Amino acid sequence: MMNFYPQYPSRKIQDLGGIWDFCFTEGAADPAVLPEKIEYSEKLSVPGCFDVLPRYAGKRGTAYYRTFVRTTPEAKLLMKIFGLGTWGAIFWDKKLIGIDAQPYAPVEMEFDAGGGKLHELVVVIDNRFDFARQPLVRELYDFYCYGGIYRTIELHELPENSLDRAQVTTTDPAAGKVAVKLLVKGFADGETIHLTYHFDDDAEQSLDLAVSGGKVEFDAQLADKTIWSCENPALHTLEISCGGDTLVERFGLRVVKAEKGKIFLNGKAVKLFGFNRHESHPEFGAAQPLELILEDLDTLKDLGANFIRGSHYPQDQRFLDLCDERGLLVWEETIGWGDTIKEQSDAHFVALQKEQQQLMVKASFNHPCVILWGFLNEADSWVPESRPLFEAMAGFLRAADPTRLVTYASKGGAGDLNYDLADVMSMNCYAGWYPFKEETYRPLGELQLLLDEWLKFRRDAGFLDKPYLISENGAGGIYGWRDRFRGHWSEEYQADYLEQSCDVFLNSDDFCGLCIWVYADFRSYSTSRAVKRPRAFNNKGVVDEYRRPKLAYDVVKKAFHDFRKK
Ligand code: ADA
Repeated sequence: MMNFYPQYPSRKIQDLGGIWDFCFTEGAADPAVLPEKIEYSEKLSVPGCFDVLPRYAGKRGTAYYRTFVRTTPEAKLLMKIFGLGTWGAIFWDKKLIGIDAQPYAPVEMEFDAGGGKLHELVVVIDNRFDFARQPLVRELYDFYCYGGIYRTIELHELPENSLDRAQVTTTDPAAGKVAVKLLVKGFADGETIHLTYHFDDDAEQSLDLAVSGGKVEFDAQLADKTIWSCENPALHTLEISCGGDTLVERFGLRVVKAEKGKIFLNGKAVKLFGFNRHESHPEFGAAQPLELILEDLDTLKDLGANFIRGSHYPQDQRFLDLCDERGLLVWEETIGWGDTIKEQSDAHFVALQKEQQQLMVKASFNHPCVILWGFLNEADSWVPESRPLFEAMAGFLRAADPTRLVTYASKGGAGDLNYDLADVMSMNCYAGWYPFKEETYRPLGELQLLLDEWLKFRRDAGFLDKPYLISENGAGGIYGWRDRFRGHWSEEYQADYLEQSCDVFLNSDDFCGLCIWVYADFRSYSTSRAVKRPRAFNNKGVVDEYRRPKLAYDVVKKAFHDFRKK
């Protein structure tokens, strides 16, 4: 199950994770029809990525995953695919029921079970780079785009009328007041529905409300007004029942604001001590076992982090649930990596980006840990042609969820043209690693030079009120490579670099935080770009891909803990 609490306690739900039949073929799949004959000669785990296995390492083509499912005959079904990659077609009893072109994002499909009790489910995965079919991933992305079913698949039998999700917004935390937007399915517009609800162990209330545009809205108040904070991550539940369906949502009472150059959580300025994190592991690819998520979060807490940027795609809901429980703040974003104006003006790319935002917001709305919504990591934002997409994406997020802050990680520096659209100005900074001034011999002191330039820009452009976050900063260090010269790629250079970064960014009131690139090493390019990525890995982790700490670990840990005590 994807949630740590029963979200639909009255429904018949099957978690389809397990051992499935498997077949891999080179080439592309027909998106509309299954081949007549598929040789399922293997069994593979779902969730799982086939291209981490030695026999399929690095292969790109079409994979067929098959399982058999029992349902009530003629049941109305809802399939929740919590994340796959990089493109999928889903067949139920050989009939196409949907295409999932949303890597990492939770996608839902509704269909009828049809007659009989036993059904064949085939998930076709295409992990080729094919811009026409899947423009959301490209070969030059600096993270390996794995093929597989990354997260589990749930199958729900739906009642005639059902409760989809309820979005809970804190309106007055001190009074425990919230606004609830309940999304419903199967009810006619204008129809009055009778529902009962209660928070936590509070007494049940009932309401009669008219459905409008697939939803009903109401204001409510909790008896227990404990607010959610990093120090005390108190969570509440809302249970709603209507007709034959019950929905449970977990949420926190908290308010996030950006003012006078700072981020405020419940009225208190908060400085972000953060790490970027990829969902990646050499043995599991993008399909993370729960143990790994847990271990990573414990390690991040040990490092003194209070903030994680989920780079560069919508996050696993189990990860967000755990961040809710541990009081860790999160930046969640839609997929992207250095997308140029060519991609930004492609209609298919744009449509999928917009759809992914909707899926992300719908799935993650109630996580108190998520304080920032992001999009289009390092897309060309320094050319005027980038404006329409940046405007549309920031505009959507602000309208869909005015309770969080909107941002994007820019590599445009002082040349970025879209910062006015963001609540938080986020810059990726690699001075002292990638040469900033070619003629200097990679001095660690480069950092300050660049920042002086950026801070001047921020003042001159009139952005002093926007919180200023360093969304990425880091240096490569290869695990075990020790060097008394403290040269590039040594653990020593990385440790020196991050010590200086912490000093510069955390000591200054100009920045609302530092988000180090990156928590753990991860597999990267499979093209000639890998000459900048020894081992074809991004080696900027403070732990390696197996989570073994490098020298930088203790340096950052000390800096984060010391600064947090101040
Ligand atoms: C960029 C990018 C990251 C990573 C990083 C690096 O800032 O956003 O995904 O590629 O550079 O390691 O160079």
